[in-house]
Amino acid sequence: MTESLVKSPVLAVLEGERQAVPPVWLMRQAGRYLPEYQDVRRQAGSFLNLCFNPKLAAEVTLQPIRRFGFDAAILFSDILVVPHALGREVSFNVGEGPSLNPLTDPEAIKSLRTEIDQVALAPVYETIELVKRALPAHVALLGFCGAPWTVATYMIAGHGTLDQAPARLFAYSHPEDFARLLHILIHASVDYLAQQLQAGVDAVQIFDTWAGVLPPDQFERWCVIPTARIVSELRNRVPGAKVIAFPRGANSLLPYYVDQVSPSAISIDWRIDRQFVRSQLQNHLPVQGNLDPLALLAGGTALDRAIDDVLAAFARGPFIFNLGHGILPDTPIPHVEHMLARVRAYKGCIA
Ligand code: 1CP
Repeated sequence: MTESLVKSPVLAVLEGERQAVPPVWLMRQAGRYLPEYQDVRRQAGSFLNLCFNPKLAAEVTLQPIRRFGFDAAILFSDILVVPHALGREVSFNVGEGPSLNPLTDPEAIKSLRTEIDQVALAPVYETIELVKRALPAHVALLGFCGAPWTVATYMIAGHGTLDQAPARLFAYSHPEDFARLLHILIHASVDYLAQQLQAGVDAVQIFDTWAGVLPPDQFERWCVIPTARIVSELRNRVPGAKVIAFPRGANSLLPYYVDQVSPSAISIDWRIDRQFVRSQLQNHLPVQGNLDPLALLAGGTALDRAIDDVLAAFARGPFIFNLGHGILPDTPIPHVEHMLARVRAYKGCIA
């Protein structure tokens, strides 16, 4: 069999096939908990320099694959390269997170670029080509973008907030201007994801990190409808495109979200009731998740129990083992190694 005929277990799951041992990758698997990442990060200078340097970005994408042998690599970039490519100022200060020029004036939305600058994003596509060539055939390469709502929360506030109050307030006070912003982000996301797929990613994930802060009607308007449009337009552009959706905190609204968005798989956070997901969703849709990142940080028997609970709930169906949100920077590397060994020793016999 030639290399290209080797089927990736992650892609098999995204096509609905259960794997005897669930494939594993971790959100934010490239990053600050890895000393080799810290080295490259220092070498790159700014975070955006790292995102837009194909050789270095490819290197940090591959680091967790080399060290741990995960079943998927996720492109090293950030959801905020999209506002950058729409002409907003974006910077990342060490230890402080992202900083953007806040969009406080609704009039400013009228003068935003309506198309992403694909030249500015060309290094991202080049990174994908480099990673794809270096990756073993059984390891899937994932691209991603932020969902419009989550990206907008950073564009409005200018930084991360605890409750996304600036964007929520803006959406209540200026719903038409906010809708215009999301409209721009929907099209930007389709263009960006289509180009990532053309460059060689096998599937994409849409991160809606802040989906859980909205009341149901706003969740429908700002999360469900925009993400559904991205998925359907992307599939018009790239037939059969595989999309993992991560509406963090959607909770009881998850079945409705899945019904409207039609993702290839649903990525769930650690707070949701697993039996609910198993009975309502996994009977017709692959699931990804949902170890509590703090259990991975804690280690010991708490970690073992948490891993076993995830496997017991989901490993009998189409399933990708992951965290319920990104790995925390202080997570000890031996805990990650232990987790992988325990998942891979799964024999389908955990009660
Ligand atoms: O100094 C540093 O090295 C910056 C830390 C860092 C890293 C490693 C940031 C800043 N972004 C990233 C990479 C990143 N971001 C990836 C790379 C691939 C991988 O997973 O290994 C991905 C997929 C993201 C996605 C991302 N960025 C999200 C969605 C997923 C999530 O974790 O919720 C969000 C919300 C962001 C914004 C962002 N970028 C960086 C930080 C610290 C944040 C969060 C800011 C906040 O709200 O406080």
